[in-house]
Amino acid sequence: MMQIDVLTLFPEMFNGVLGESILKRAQEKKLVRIKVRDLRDWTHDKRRTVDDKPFGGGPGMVIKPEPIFEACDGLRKKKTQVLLVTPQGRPWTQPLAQELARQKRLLLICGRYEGFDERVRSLADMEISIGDYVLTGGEIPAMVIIDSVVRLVPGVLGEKDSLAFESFSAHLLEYPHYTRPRRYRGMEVPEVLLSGDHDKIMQWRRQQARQRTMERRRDLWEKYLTAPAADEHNARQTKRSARRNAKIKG
Ligand code: JBB
Repeated sequence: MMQIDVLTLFPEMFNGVLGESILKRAQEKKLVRIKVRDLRDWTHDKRRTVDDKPFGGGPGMVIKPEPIFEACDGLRKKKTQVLLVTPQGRPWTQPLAQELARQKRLLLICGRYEGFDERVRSLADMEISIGDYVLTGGEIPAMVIIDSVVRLVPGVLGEKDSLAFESFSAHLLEYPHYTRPRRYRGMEVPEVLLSGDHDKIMQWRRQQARQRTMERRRDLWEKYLTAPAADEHNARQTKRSARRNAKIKG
């Protein structure tokens, strides 16, 4: 079973996310054990101090090294990947999630305030950022990381909605989904989805996925066109039509 430890100043923040839905079920099924730890448990003073003023002056507070180093000493085993959540980290991507889903143990360290004492970085096997926007702490990124890793652990998702199916759409946005009713507030479900013609439905979905990706996410679209393997057949087809279109447009 995979084990994930989280080190945080706000352990209660995780209760909702870990206690519902797929993450809850994954733990109940003993596919993953997730333990959220209070960084203050590794302090020694009466006030349970975890932060201090920055050397050199300046505003705000910095997370002290001692509680994090001591927590790490206590929690890390030989096979633990220690992950520091920080805006200075490696961008979080699906391939990185896949890599971490193969690990035996993860230890996620969440910061607050102006960040960590720089020496904390020496503990980390990897620093991870979930994106370029400002947050108040590392807890929400840690939840994002846990969510995307745990759903990749074998057995967590059902067979149907799971991984082989996703490689079909690697680097593409989802096609549009519809359910009942067939007409809602004047908006109709596309006729093709009611046709029962599964080849035609697949073609339509693929075309929609490509078009939406092209229009909304040029960055993903370029990746899709140059991606190896995964969806080789689709990619080849699309490259041909892309070349055709380029010629037509001049
Ligand atoms: C946090 C978003 C870390 O490592 C840093 C750093 C800077 C500011 C705050 C923090 C810890 S809280 S983690 C991701 C906010 O440069």
